[in-house]
This record gives sequence, structure tokens and C-alpha cells, in this order.
Amino acid sequence: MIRGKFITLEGGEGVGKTTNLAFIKSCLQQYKVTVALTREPGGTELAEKIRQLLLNKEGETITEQAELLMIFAARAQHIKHVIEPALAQGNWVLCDRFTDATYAYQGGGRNISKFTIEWLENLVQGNLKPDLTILLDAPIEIGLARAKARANLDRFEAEKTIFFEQVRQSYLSQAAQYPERIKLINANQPLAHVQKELAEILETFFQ
Ligand code: T5A
Repeated sequence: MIRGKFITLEGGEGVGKTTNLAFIKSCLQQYKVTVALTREPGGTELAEKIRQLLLNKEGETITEQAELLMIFAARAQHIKHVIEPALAQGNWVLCDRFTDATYAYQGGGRNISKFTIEWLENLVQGNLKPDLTILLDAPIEIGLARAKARANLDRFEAEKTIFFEQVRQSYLSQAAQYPERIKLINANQPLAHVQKELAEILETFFQ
């Protein structure tokens, strides 16, 4: 059995990740691969409960360390019960956010050290890394305006502007550091243009 590929979709708030997941899935299916769609935090029953706790603005304050550990706890469940089994069966996994989000939000946004995140990444993931990551990038006011127009703000979306600037810069520096894996798309353009670029990236990936 040939192991499947692991593709992740990243970006700040409201850049269009969820909107484009189905489009990416349909592109991948043209190449005759079976695709499992999933997301982080979440993807299993327990991980979805952790997601609810993480996004909830009410109740006691969640410390930065607790937030980081909850994210990796959810990720451990997700990898063990969903991602690894799917890849081992030859299916492709398309995931809305993964560990690049932890470097961006907990590293860039919360100032947790890269070494701490790397340590947890090694513990929880072992050798598992995405084969391809697509980073949708837009000025933060564009993404936040889209997110605000759509729903009530969650605990992350209610952060200050500086937090989102740090998240964005952290994502961009990761894209600069890993250009082979992370493909950057300007998400501040009409959806049809974003999807044309997505299709081109996937076509190149299959060559
Ligand atoms: N988190 C997550 C961490 O802190 N650390 C981690 O390790 C991980 C994994 C939840 C939160 O968890 C945090 C980060 C997050 O804050 P989430 O729900 O996946 O993660 O993240 P959100 O960014 O909140 O997801 P959103 O659903 O808000 O944003 P999307 O998915 O990027 O945007 P989407 O597709 O819903 O689009 C928003 C609106 O914009 C429109 C859409 O129609 C929609 O209305 N839109 C466009 N409009 C015009 N032009 C375009 N090109 C458009 N693309 C989309």
C-alpha cells in the first residue's frame, strides 16, 4: 500500500480556509485520490471537545501553557485516530490548520518559545510532517472583517490587533523558511483568482 499524502491549509482568521477546503478536495479527486477532510483543533470526538474549550470566551482564563498543551493533546488524538490510519490506508488527508498554526498563534501570537513547541511537536508527531502546506495570506483587517461578518467572535478572534499581526508575520516567516513545503497565496483577491492559484499549486505538486 502506498502511503497517502498529508496536505494542510493555513492562514489567519477569515482568510478563506474553510471556503477553499471543498475546492481543494475536488481538485485532488481529479487526480483519482481518496481524500479525508479534517481540521484542527478537532477531528476526533475528544479533540472536538478540546476545540470547544479552546474557542469558548466564557469561564476561567486559559493560561498560555494550558492552551498549548490542550492543542497538542487534541493533536495527539487526531494523529493517532484519524491522520495516521488514513495515510497508512493510502488515503490523502487534507487538514484545516496543523502545527504551523501552533508556531504562528502560540509562538508568534503568545510568544511561547520555538524550542518548547518543537519539543512538543517531536513528542506528539514523531516524523509526521505535512507534505504540502498552502498558506492563505491577507491583511488582518480583511480577514477579521470577513470573520466578523459571518459569526460571533470566538476566544482567538477576540484578541487584539497586535496578536494577529504577530500571527501573520510568524506565518510569513515560516513560508520564507520552508519554501519547498509552504506555498503562499494572496487571499486578498477574488475567490476565483485564489482558486486558480490553488489549482496550479496542486497541479505542480502532482508532477
Ligand atoms: N489555533 C488553531 C491555534 O491557536 N493554534 C493551533 O495550533 C491551531 C490548530 C480556530 C482557532 O484555533 C486557533 C486559531 C483559530 O483562531 P479555525 O476555526 O480553523 O481555528 O480558524 P478561523 O480562522 O477562525 O476559521 P474561519 O472559519 O474564521 O476562517 P477561514 O476558514 O479562513 O475563512 P472562511 O473560509 O470561513 O471565510 C470567511 C468569510 O470570507 C469569505 C467567505 O465566504 C466567508 O464568508 N471569503 C471571501 N470573500 C471574498 N473574497 C475571498 N477571496 C474570500 N474567501 C473567503
